[in-house]
Amino acid sequence: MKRILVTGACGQIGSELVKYLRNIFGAENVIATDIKKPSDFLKATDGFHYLDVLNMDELARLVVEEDVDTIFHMAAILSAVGEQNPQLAYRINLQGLMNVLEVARQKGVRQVFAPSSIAVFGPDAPKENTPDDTPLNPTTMYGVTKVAGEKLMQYYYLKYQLDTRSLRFPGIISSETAPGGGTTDFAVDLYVHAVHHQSYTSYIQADTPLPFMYMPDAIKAIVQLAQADDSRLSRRVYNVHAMRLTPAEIVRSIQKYLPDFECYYQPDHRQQIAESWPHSIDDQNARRDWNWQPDYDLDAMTRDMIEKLSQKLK
Ligand code: AKB
Repeated sequence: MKRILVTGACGQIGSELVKYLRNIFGAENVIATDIKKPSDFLKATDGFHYLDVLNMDELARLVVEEDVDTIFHMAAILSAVGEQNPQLAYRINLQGLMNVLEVARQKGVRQVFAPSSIAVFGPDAPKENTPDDTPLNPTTMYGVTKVAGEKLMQYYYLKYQLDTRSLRFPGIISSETAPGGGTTDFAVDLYVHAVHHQSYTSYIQADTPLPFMYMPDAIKAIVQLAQADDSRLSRRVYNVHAMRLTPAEIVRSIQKYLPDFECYYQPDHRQQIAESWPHSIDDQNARRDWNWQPDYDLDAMTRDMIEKLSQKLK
């Protein structure tokens, strides 16, 4: 990795990935792109470019002009917004990925990382310890685009030897940039409300289990997989897991530090999406092939989230 381009750099994962990569590879070697207005941090650097991933010519121009050899393609529409506008989710998630892969092939980019999701699994997949290889019958457009995206990445690897790599992420909990339009966003909302001393009404039922991961572990997983020796990889797409959590368990963990925090439950249409997904994921292939292991459990994450969000509030 010498010259890196990140799409979706203003998003929940993209914004933290850019910071992390710039620390390792130097700010001048990490080009951040998005259609959103950049944060003050990104605005203050030269390396931000407005880029719509649906504009293939612009993408190709940037890759050539900046001599890019690695792309982290983070731009995406998440599950809840995807159900409100499935056609938009299809265009951004699939046409966007196709544009990235095709530009990478044409312009000699060496590696493309793009995240997948637990949303590739549908109601017929095993709920506990869902393995990498199992039926993929998602019931959301987001999930459909992620399954097709995984296959597209594998196709480019097999047909054109483009080094494509992907992770099936669970819900990501983070303190820096708010997630946008996902079913698992409630987990971040719980912490934000608690730190503001406000109660929260969860749109997911108290006892619905879902797989989660804390952002530092998510960034670690991306960079670890991207840097893993190709000869050690037995597949292009890996499950990664950290914690199986219900909303009530997160609330109880928050209450250890903020005992006055209260949560009410009023499930909406997102409950059905959550119920179609697994509770926990089997990530033994990632652990074996490139030594994946998360650092954070629920209480360690809660302590760090409350500390970071409290600092921001000050
Ligand atoms: C979502 O809720 O849509 C995402 C995901 C699990 O991929 N956070």
